[in-house]
Amino acid sequence: MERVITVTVRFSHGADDGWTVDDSAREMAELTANTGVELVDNIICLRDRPTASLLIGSGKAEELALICAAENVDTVIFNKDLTGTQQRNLEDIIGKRVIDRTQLILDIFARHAASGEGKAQVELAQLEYMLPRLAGRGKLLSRPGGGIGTSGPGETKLETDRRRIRKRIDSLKRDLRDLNSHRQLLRKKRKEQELPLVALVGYTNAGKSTLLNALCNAGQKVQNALFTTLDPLSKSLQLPCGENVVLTDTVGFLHDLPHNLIEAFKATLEETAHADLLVHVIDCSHHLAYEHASSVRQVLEQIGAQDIPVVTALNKLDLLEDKSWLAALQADMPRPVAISAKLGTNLDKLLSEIEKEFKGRMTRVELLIPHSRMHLLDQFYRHGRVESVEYLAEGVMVRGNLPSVEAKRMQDACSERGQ
Ligand SMILES: Nc1nc2c(ncn2[C@@H]2O[C@H](COP(=O)(O)OP(=O)(O)OP(=O)(O)O)[C@@H](O)[C@H]2O)c(=O)[nH]1
Ligand SMILES: [Mg+2]
Repeated sequence: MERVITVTVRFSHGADDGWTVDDSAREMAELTANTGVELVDNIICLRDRPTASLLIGSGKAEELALICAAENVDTVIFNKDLTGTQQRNLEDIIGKRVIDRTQLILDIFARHAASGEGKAQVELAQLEYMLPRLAGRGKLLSRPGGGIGTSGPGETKLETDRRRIRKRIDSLKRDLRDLNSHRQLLRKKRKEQELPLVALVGYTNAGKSTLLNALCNAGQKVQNALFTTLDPLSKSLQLPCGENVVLTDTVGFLHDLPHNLIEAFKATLEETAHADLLVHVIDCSHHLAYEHASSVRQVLEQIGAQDIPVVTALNKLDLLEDKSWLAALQADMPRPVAISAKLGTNLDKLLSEIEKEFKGRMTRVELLIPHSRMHLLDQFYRHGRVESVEYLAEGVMVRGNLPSVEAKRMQDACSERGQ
């Protein structure tokens, strides 16, 4: 098993948004968990400011070299992003592979990507991360088929690698654009059917997939791990008023989510940006709940979803002991509902809060469906909420609620026959 140590660096210069160094160290441990490595140690390094050549001081780097030799470590993971130069210099001193948090996150994404689109998005993010860091790494990247003799006169190995990577990046972008136009088509279809979209958003591991499963019986994979979900999954959900909405679960957010990743996942995240309502799932038992929420808001801004109405689901209520903490969160978050997705607590309250957003869209109708048009009864059940059905000589009298557009369509269909 690969043995790793994480290095959590904290600079006294620069904002850290309420995170303590221990919080950052814990996050590094959570990120490495479930990646199949053995976490040997977590080294904390406090400094005034970063150094250009090593990020940390050379004394500390040498100390790391000794620890790595003694502990037989294979890889050292830094919690701060490293430049190509810093990474190379650190590897020279420490004598082991050195990666940073972004590479670690990209690795986790690569492990969890299941769909073709997910895989392409991750590969794109990885290559874009790699490209500016190529200098001096030509040897490491060389692959069969691309060696000396295949490139034009005067070209170095590095340039070939660069060119190959750029080509691959272009082709991935093309593939993703195609997939995106398919997604746009689906979105258009949904719009035509007037189905509102409700998107579950939140910090990774907050319980979004658990909530989707609880509300829609979705069978979405749930795990106590970061970034379990990468591919968006949509399920239809009928609200108590009868309105049908589409509920989507998608990739979770993290503070300082690598920029490349957000870029590469733009298409997936766009689903969120097109939602009519966001349900912001927060793990209210986490002591960083506020920090998590503000990271989520930052990502929402980055993808242009900051103006969509939000209902807050304060999840994992069953794990929360301090009720005053809950009261504070309820006072500070928009339209809060405290729930436990796992135990199914207060899901009805959450649904009625969601429903407020769409209630105006439903109309009460009384419809006499002729015998020859019985499929309309089926449609009524599918699109709305039926209150009563009465069998009469001239047809079936249905009373209930329908989305306004649907009501009009059905009334037209019924009266066509009558003329
Ligand atoms: N105790 C408790 N645990 C919960 C609750 N909701 C979710 N969990 C647990 O929290 C962990 C993460 O749940 P997920 O539903 O996978 O979280 P997610 O937000 O989809 O996470 P990612 O897809 O990884 O971003 C799992 O171990 C769940 O069982 C809850 O209400 N109470
Ligand atoms: Mg999930």
